[in-house]
Amino acid sequence: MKTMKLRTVLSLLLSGAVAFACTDPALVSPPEPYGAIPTEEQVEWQKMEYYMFIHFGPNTFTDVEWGDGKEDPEVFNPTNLDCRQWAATARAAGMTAIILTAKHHDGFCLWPSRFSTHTVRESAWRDGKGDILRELSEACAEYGLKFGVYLSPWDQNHPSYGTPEYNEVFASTLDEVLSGYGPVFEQWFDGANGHAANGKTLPPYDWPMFHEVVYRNQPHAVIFSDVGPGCRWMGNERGVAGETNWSTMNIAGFTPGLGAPPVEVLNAGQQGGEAWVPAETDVSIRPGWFYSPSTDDKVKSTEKLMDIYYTSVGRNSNLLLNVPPDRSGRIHPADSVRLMEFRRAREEALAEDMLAEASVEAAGERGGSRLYAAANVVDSEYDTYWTVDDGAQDSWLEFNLPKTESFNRLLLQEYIPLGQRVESFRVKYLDRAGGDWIQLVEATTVGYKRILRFPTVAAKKIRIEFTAPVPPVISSVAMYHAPELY
Ligand code: FUL
Repeated sequence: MKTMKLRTVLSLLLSGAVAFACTDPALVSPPEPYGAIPTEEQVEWQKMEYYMFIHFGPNTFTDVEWGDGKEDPEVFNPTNLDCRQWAATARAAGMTAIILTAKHHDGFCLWPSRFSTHTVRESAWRDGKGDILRELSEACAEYGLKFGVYLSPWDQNHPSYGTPEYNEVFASTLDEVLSGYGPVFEQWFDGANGHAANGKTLPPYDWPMFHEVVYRNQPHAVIFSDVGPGCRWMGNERGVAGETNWSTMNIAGFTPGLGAPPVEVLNAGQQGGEAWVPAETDVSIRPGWFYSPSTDDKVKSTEKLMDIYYTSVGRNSNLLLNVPPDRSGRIHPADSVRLMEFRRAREEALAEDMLAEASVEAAGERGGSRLYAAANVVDSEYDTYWTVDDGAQDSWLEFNLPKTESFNRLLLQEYIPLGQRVESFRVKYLDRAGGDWIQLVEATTVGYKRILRFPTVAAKKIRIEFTAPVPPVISSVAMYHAPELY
């Protein structure tokens, strides 16, 4: 036996197979992950980038932002509700999902809940026989959109609110929603809590129990709150994520709402934070979250929405854009027209990637392996990336364009399954042969996606230098010439 083995090894060596295997660049191992890393669901979630928020309920008819739970449920009476119109609009807008306020702070349920007497069943709409969760989940499936639900723990209607029993009621309500309407990609927990703000002490919410209900029913759902655990509120409702935006943050000891970390921390995340809790930017297309006829002429402009796009998706955050249906139960033309203009503007701004034809050089390619080649950053595949050896002193990329081009946007992506690694980077360019590198811009984090805006420059060669505590892992770099307006 022993002789046989030796002979086999010898013949393999002679044939060169073993020697080849030792130096095969395909066998160079990837860098170790850095810090907290995303789950598969969080990676998929991040790729969704842009989706619709829908605030709808009695407030739509009473013209307030926060109902008090004492409103007559009869006020809820959309004359021409059509969830397929919402889904068709979201789809045409280039969105990937819809998240609906199934229950806002007034406690009104947009489905006939067994745990409440303040629901569509008690309303005038369709003689109390309607169910908006049913209609919307079906419409999302039909239009290829994911479906998510907002449920406010703060409930101004439920008689048990403020007592220890309420936790059970809320868990049952959650269970009813998450077991009855098909797959839910995101569970949105609002942090607002009016009673506590008025100085009264409330029994604490039982977050571990709520999370257990979510994962039991929807094991792939991403849970949103001020502190995740799936994704986090990024600290304001203006659509402006931090210029520095880490997807990692310390969450132990914090709770959603009053026990949340300071808004500056939510806005920027924390390098080396213990958990992967990427930012989600929620912002409304109108001044309020709910529809009001008084805001028909105050829908955000395309320029403003583009600005928000750059400060959300362009700063390592998903964008959850609220589009509130009107009293007929449809998205108003003022909003849907604007959504289509916004889509066109995005497509125009990021139309032609000038780096697609560039030749790319790098400080090094990990282990000399083609797996980590510099050219991977321009191959339009997210899952291929460029990286360098552990401990490499330099990490830069240089792009040589076929001809001089004018540009004013730069897009970068890190390969987040290995963690968020880049601390800062500098972009330089050469405007003529034999000249010196001119620094164009210096920026901090990248994350899943970073888009930089700067005044138009013309160059044939561009260089990006990265600073990171570990080898940077860069999936994509792209460059565009956007219209001056956006
Ligand atoms: C806040 C709520 O109080 C607002 O009404 C809205 O739902 C917004 C998205 O979250 O906490």
